[in-house]
Amino acid sequence: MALEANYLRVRLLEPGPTGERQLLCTRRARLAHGGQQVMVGDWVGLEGCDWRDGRAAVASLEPRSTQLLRPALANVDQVLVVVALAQPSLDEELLSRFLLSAETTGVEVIPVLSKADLIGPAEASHWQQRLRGWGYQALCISREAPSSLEVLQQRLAGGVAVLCGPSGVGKSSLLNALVPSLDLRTAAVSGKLQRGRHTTRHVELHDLPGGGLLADSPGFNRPEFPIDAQQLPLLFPEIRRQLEAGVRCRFRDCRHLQEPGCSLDRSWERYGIYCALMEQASELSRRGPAG
Ligand SMILES: Nc1nc2c(ncn2[C@@H]2O[C@H](COP(=O)(O)OP(=O)(O)OP(=O)(O)O)[C@@H](O)[C@H]2O)c(=O)[nH]1
Ligand SMILES: [Mg+2]
Ligand SMILES: [Zn+2]
Repeated sequence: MALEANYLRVRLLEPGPTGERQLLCTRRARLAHGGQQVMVGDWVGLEGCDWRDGRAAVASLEPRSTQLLRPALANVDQVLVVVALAQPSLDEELLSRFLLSAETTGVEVIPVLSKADLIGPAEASHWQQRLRGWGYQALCISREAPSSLEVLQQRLAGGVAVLCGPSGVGKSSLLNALVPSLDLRTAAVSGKLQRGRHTTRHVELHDLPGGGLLADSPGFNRPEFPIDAQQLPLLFPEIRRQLEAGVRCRFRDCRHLQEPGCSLDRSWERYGIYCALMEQASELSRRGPAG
């Protein structure tokens, strides 16, 4: 659930004999010797449980289904990409970069458009419509409208999810609204640049009342992702959808730019963004890894 200085806070699969749900654990030395680092989200085996003091030791580590590095989290099922509809205003290129970066994890990506109370409903549904064209079922939420959080709760029930997105878009506020007992620090968006203040600093999984676990993460303002020509097409739902529907190009390593025999439909909004990134990727691979 959380890493705290020298301790790991571990949630139990089943409550202990006196109803404990969590134990404060140290790491067994042989874990460290095996070069294994425990991450938040890991399934671990415990030994030496001291139920009276609520202590135990982590003795083993299960293999991970996924591993995110920023934030460092294991076994995530869903990545929520949170961007504000206003304050700071929605920048489509930044949103696209966050989505592409989230897609590199290989898990379900859900765009969440926050602060819907600051704009009109027509503008909010315009963005939802637009994102549908990108291949996403985006959710519009607002702290002021609790019903907007219910749909999100339902989509998170049962899994492990993480909030990502720029600073100041309301990630911590969202988690506070979902988990009333929490009181995470939030901060007003500052000054002319409309940047957040990077209020959130550590990673922790929180239990959601409707089921599921959700982690906050510190916002950052320019997500990086490896631009690899092989992987890039698969980061676009617009392309994935076509390949899954059986569209095949003449060349198996088709970059879907100007190749003869490319069968891809190019009439989608982000095709220009795709081409620019693919040109960059091709340029990088021509220059080789040494740059
Ligand atoms: N109007 C409005 N403001 C909101 C909403 N949610 C959050 N805010 C405000 O947005 C500001 C930033 O919120 P945070 O929750 O700290 O943002 P964050 O994404 O966690 O920021 P970092 O931790 O820096 O990444 C705060 O002033 C919040 O009060 C909302 O639904 N509507
Ligand atoms: Mg925060
Ligand atoms: Zn093609």
